[in-house]
Amino acid sequence: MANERRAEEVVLRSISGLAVKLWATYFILFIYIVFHADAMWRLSSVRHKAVPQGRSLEEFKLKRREHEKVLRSARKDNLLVSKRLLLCEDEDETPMDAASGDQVVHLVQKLQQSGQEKETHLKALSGSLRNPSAQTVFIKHENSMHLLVGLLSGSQAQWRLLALQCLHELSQSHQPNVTLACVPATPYLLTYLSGQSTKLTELCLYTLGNLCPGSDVVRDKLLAQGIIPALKNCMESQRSNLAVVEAVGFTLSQLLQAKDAAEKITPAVLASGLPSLLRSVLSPDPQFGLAPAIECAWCLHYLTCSTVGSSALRADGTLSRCSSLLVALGGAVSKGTKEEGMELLVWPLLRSVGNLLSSGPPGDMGSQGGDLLPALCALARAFLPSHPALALESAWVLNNLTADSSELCAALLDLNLVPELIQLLPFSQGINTMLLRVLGNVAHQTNRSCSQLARAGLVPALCATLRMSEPDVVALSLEVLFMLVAGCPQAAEEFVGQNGVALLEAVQYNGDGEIRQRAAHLLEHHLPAHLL
Ligand SMILES: *[C@@H]1O[C@H](CO)[C@@H](O)[C@H](O)[C@H]1NC(C)=O
Ligand SMILES: *[C@@H]1O[C@H](CO)[C@@H](O)[C@H](O)[C@H]1NC(C)=O
Ligand SMILES: CC(=O)N[C@H]1CO[C@H](CO)[C@@H](O)[C@@H]1O
Repeated sequence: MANERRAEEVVLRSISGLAVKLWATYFILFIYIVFHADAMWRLSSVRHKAVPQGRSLEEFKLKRREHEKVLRSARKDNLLVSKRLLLCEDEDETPMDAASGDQVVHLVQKLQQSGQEKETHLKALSGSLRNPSAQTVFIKHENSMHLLVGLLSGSQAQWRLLALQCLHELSQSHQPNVTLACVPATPYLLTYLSGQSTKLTELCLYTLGNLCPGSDVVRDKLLAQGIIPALKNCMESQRSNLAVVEAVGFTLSQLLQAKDAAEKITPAVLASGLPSLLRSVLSPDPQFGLAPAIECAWCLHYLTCSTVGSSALRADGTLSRCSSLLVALGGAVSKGTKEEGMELLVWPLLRSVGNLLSSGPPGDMGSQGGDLLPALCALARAFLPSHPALALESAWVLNNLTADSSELCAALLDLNLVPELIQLLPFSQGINTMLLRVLGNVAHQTNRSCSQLARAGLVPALCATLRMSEPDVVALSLEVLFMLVAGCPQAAEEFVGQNGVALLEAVQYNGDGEIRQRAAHLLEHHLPAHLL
C-alpha cells in the first residue's frame, strides 16, 4: 500500500508542477497588472507630492489579495487513482508463468464440466488471470463470466471465495472492456459487504474499489445498485475491524475520484452519514497503524474538493478534527518522533484543511488556528529533506491561514515563528516562493507587523533571496521588501545599510521588465533619500 501511495506522491509532485504552471499564468496576469500599475507609478513619480501618501501601497495590496485568490483556487482538482491487489495468505507475490490464452480457455472448459476438481481449476484460473492478455481472452470467451458469477453466487463457500479471487484479478485490469465485463458480478459484491465473512467482505471491497475508476458506466451502475449505503452499513457494522475500515476507505476514495463526483457522488456521500464515520477513524491506532486513517483522510480530502463538500464538512467539525490531528502530528515530529509512513497521513490532512479553509476565513477556528501554525512549521521543517513537496503543501496551508487573518498573522509573529520560516527560505521547489507569500501576508497587515518582521531578521533574509536566480523569488522578494520599507523606516535604513542599493541596482540590471520596474520604483521612492 505504501508503495502505491509513494507512486502517487510522484504524481503529486508533478501536480505541484501544475500549480507552478498556474502561477506562471498568474505571473502573466501580474505583468499585465504591473503595466497598468506602472502607468500609475510613473504618474505618481511625476506628481509625487500630489498623490496621497501610501495610495500606491494600498492599491498594490489590493492587487496582491486578488493574486492570492487566483493562486489558492489553483490546486483543487488534483485527483489520483490507484489499484490494489489483495493477496490471500496462501499466495506468494511472484506472478505465475505467463498463462497462454489456450490455458485460460482450457481452464474455463474444465470448470464448465461438473467435477470435483473445481477448486484446483479455480485456483489455477485466478493465477492465470493475473496476466493481462489472459484477462482479455477470458472475457471474450463465451459464458466465462456467467460461469464465474454462478460460482460467486453459489452455495459453496470455498468456490465463492475463489471465484471472487478471479474477479479481483480481473478488477486489476486497466482495460475498460475487462472492467465492463465484471458488471454482472457487482450485485453480489455489494451483497457480500454485509456478509459474515470478513475475508470475503474485504476482498469484495478491494475488488469494487478497483472497478470504480475503470469506467463511468460501471460507476453509475454501482451507484444505482446502492454502493454508498452499502459502504456506510459495512463501515458502521465493522467499525472495530480496522482492516475492513481501511478497505471501505479505499473503495470510497476510489469512487470519490470520479471527475463528476462533485455533482453525482459527493452529495450522496454527505447525506449518507459516512463523513462522521470517516472522521471517527482519524485517530491512528497504535497497534494497527496509520492505514485506515490514511484512507479515510483521503476520502475527506476528495469530499472537500467541491464547494458543497467543503462547506458541509466545515460546518460538521471536520476542519477541527483534521486540524487537531495535524497539531498532534506536528507535535510528534517536533519531538523527533516520525512514525514510518506518517507523511502519507499528513498529505490528505493538509489538503483537506486547505480545502476547508476555502469555505471561509479561519476566524472561527478559535485557538486551533494558532496551534496549527507551529505544527505546520514543524511539519515543513521535518519533511523538507525527504518530501519537499509535503513541505510545500504545509507552506500552502500556512499561506491559506495567514492570507485573510490578521489574528493569525499576529500569532505567527507572537509565536516567534518568523525566524523558522526565514530558515526555510533558501529552499527552492516552490517552498521559498510560498514562504515569501506567507511573509508578505504578515507584512501586508500593519506598520507594526513590518517592524516586528524587521526585528525578526527579515531584511538580511530578503537580501539573500534577492540574489537568487529564480525570477519569481526575486519578484516576490521585491514585493515583500516594498511593503516592509514602506511600513517601517528602520527596515529601509537597515536595507540600505546592508548594501541594498547596489543589490537593487543589480536586480534592475539582471531582471526582466517587471522586476526592473519594481526595483527602480523601490529605489526611487521608498528608500530614505538622505542615505542614498
Ligand atoms: C473492447 O471492446 C470493443 C467493443 O466490443 C472492441 O472493439 C475492442 O477491440 C475491445 N478492446 C480490447 C482491448 O479488447
Ligand atoms: C506606516 O508607516 C509609514 C511610514 O513610516 C507612514 O507614512 C504611514 O502613515 C504609516 N501608516 C499607518 C497606518 O500608521
Ligand atoms: C482564509 C483563506 O485565505 N482562505 C482561502 C483558502 O484557500 C481557498 C482556496 O483554496 C480560498 O478560496 C480561501 O479564501
